[in-house]
Amino acid sequence: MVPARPPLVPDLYVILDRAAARGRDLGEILAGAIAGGCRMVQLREKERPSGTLLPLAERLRARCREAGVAFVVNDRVDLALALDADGVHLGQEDLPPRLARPLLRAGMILGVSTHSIEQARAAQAAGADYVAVGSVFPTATKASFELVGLDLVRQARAAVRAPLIAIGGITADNVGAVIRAGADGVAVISAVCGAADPAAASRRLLDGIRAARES
Ligand code: TZP
Ligand code: MG
Repeated sequence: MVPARPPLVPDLYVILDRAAARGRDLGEILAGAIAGGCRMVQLREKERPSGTLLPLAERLRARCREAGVAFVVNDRVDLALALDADGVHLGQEDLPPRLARPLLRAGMILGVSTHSIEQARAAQAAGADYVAVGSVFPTATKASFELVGLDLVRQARAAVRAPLIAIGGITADNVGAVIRAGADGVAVISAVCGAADPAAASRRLLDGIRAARES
């Protein structure tokens, strides 16, 4: 039996990534993810400067607010603040959490990507609201991914109290194993942004997560 997850963490965290959407509007993907039951999304844009990204980001932010879905911005603390986002997600090469936290509004979610047990511990110590670990499986989405396997999910579960989000190569077929390894939730890009039917893809992932919790 998998223990109950902490309340902050969503089962399914969909990362909206224009490159993975292959020309489809991210608003369409977001609508599908929400229809499929997703309660937290992240805007991940590695190419466009903030000013160019703003119209899309504002539209996605507004849609999330209407739907009561948490909206998190990847990499950019300034944009997260300007959009009144619910949180920001930072990687190992971004602003360190100890410097980002004082800039955030009270109650904003601070998530941190980690690729080792030391990084996961450090993220928790720096006050991360959730710790992301990955890449759990090989992924075509991030060229420079570090493969950490389910082993790091298990080790991080034992070492870290903060909610644990697994990321990297997660699909409806392997999500059960990820939850059984101790993840509180999963973050996906291609499994939803690259799916023909993002709503159905989100539902399948959520079904897999719930089935694993009940097993
Ligand atoms: N960080 C570690 S793996 C990864 C990120 C952003 C990519 C995840 O994308 P996908 O398509 O869900 O494998
Ligand atoms: Mg980053």
